[in-house]
Amino acid sequence: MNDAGEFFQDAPVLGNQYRGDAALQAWLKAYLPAEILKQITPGLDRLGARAAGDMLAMAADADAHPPQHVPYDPWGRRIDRIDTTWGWQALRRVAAEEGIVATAYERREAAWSRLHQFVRLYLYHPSAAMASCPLAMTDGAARVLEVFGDQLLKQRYLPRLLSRDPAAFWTSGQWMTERSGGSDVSGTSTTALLEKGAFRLHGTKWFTSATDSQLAVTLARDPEAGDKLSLFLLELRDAEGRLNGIFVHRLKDKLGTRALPTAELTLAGTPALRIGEPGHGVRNIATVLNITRLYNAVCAVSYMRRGLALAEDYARKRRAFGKLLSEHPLHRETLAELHAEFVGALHLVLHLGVLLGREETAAAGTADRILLRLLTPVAKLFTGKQSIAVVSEVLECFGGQGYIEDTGLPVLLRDCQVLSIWEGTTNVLSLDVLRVLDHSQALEVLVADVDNRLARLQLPELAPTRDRIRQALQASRNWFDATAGSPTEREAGARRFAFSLARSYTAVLLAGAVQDGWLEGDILQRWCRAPLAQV
Ligand code: MFK
Repeated sequence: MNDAGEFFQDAPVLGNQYRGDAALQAWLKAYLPAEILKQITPGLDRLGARAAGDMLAMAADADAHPPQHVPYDPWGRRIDRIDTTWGWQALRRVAAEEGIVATAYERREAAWSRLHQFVRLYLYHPSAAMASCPLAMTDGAARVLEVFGDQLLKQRYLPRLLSRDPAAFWTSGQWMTERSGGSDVSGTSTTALLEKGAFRLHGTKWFTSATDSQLAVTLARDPEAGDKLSLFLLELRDAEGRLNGIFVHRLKDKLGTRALPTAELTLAGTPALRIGEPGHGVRNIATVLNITRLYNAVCAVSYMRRGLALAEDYARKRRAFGKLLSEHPLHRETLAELHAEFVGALHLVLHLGVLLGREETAAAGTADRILLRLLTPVAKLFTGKQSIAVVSEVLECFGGQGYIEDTGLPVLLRDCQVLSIWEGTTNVLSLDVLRVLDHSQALEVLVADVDNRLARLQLPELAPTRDRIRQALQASRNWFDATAGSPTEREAGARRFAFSLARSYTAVLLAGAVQDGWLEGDILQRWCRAPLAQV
């Protein structure tokens, strides 16, 4: 109430996003070696404070002032400048200072470094107006250089991509999509021509996210590989800051991710360096995709957490029908359902952080590597859809205010809507799951892993859940075997199959935490209310 007795609602307020996250802290305490947790906690605490502090103004500025394309200078010269505002640039500086990419490659925590990096990204992303998109591609480019790059490429570019100094830090784009397709890149028409022993690229790219980056990885037809696709790295600008034979046509007018400069552009003789084996461009760029897909999953979970942090705070201060929202059984129930979805997704992506960390430090066994390959598309497609549903429901928790732009709530929904589209749509990723199973023993490895985890569930109250998970996995396996002779039926069911794997595998992760006494059984019960097998 103000002095005149009029009512004004208090806005939801965010606290330190690390300290307030009991689900994250419980997971880290359960799995991380105590010494490592002790080491990294002050940094997480600081980032948790920034995510609820200085970063919020940066994100609000970046979102309110989308990038502008300036095609010509006042005298008519073509310049194709992309102007971004203070907030966007500040978020990039924070990313360097906080090592949002570097943490994974410095490997201070050995095999746990990637997990540590996932947690930092999770804290950073929902306060970063999609500045994590260029970071995802930067990380993917760093990984592809680490795996396939020669010494020259590594020495020249890795220190830039992994720098913690904002002045030295470079980001990279990943330009796959042409007008002919973003899912099916076989129609790529960009060509690499050899001129005086060096490659120059010619062609038009239809979606180039983060066009303010310094580098990009892209596909082009390679004359040294019978015009098959190879992977190339290019610098966007020369030493004077002029674009290297690149013409920007326009910036995209998008539903969300408005702070992110996404352009249509033409490469007209842009110098480029080939990465990896000639003619294996798609396979090589898949290394980038696997990283960006995991970023996508981490970001999806972080949106769920952000939405819930706001909705839970609001429920403790908003009154209706004589009591707080948090005292209404149906509202409490709604929040508890959303919370269970979030916790399940959190356990799934952090588990993937562990697997990826092992792979990147040569600590992964064969089963770890196969599981990582299989669960990466599963987690991306599942959490992308989940985040849209959860954030949409979160907006409803605010009534009409959830629909009002300057509350900062609608942007969450607009931005997370992209997570099921870019980096592989739900259907493309469902087919990728089939691709993995067709080319490896991945289903057997998954079943063996789940069986091991089920065998640990000794609490009598977990017996029904154990049986349900076992049955769900068996149903998925039966479906997969039964469709062996019918590619049409298998393809048509691919999405339901992938969802079944996601629900069942996450259920067994949650059940393990209940068995070990650090997760409430209620969360597992709620997770298992949805059908585990959808085939
Ligand atoms: C906040 C979050 C930030 C997120 C970043 C936002 C950036 C935004 C920019 C974009 O959105 S870029 C557009 C995104 N596009 C995609 O994600 C591509 C979607 N399409 C696919 O994923 C297709 O499956 C793919 C192009 C990868 C392959 O299709 P094809 O042409 O049918 O390829 P094929 O013949 O099945 O595979 C070629 C090789 O790659 C094979 O290896 P081999 O040559 O050894 O046989 C495959 O096994 C391998 N491969 C394919 N996908 C792989 C993979 N290997 C490892 N991992 C994968 N995921």
